[in-house]
Amino acid sequence: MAKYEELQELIVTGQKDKVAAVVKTLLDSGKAPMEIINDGLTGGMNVVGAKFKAGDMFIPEVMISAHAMKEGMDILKPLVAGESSSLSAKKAVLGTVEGDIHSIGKSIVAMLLESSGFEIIDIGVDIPVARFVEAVQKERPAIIGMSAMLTTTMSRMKDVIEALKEASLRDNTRVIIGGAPITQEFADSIGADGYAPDASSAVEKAKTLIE
Ligand code: B1M
Repeated sequence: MAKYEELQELIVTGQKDKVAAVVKTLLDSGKAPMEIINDGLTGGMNVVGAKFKAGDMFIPEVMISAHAMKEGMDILKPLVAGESSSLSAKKAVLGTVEGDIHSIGKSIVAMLLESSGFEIIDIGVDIPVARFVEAVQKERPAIIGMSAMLTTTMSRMKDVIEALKEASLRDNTRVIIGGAPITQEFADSIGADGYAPDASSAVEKAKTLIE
């Protein structure tokens, strides 16, 4: 029977073509879609991260793993949408800050927020400060979510918050930030409203902030 370890291995080795079958086997055996995302797909990417850090994997291989993860997410995303809460639809603008092209974590956060009743405007990766501000001006979201995965790009989050203040848009928008180098302490230091270490916590934080 397919196990999470098997799915993790497929992500680590980038065997995109086999991911769908194992995800379906896990679903057929009664596993919850969210558990498959957390323990299988994300678990696999965590191993990829450790190997990348140790120099045991290189960027092209990491990209192949990311594609394998997307293959599984494409199946699971519609299923977690069924777990949506009673939360009324609220708008959130999400993006990865300028200089940073990491998309996977942001996309998972976007997906979980969407499945919890939020309307998501995903403005992508490598987003300059001015484009965050424009998106807030245009969409008037309840929440703006920023992701940063590099220590060299996390300071952009502060720039966005300052630019929102200058444009008189800060008061009506709650700011949530996340990504590998981000901490609660950093969030407090730049005046963000919330920090979340993972996608599930981001949903909880978003719900709390709009209450
Ligand atoms: Co890059 N990368 N990468 N990378 N990469 C890291 C981040 C790194 C930690 C790896 C390492 O050295 N150990 C390191 C950063 C070091 C640092 O700054 N201290 C690094 C580096 C150095 C780089 C390059 C500079 C490498 C190079 O070119 N020499 C380069 C930078 C490119 C750029 O952005 N300008 C680069 C490139 C890449 C790829 C393109 C190859 C690829 C990204 C593919 C893509 O996203 N489409 C990649 C990847 C995949 C990684 C690792 C291996 C995995 C990231 C990931 O997707 N994790 C990563 C190592 C690691 O994190 N262990 C690494 C899985 C994902 C589910 O987790 O993104 O953490 P995560 O998201 C979580 C939480 O953080 C949180 O919830 C998510 C889900 O639970 N979260 C939020 C994220 N955003 C949130 C927002 C929120 C709330 C929660 O509110 C809005």
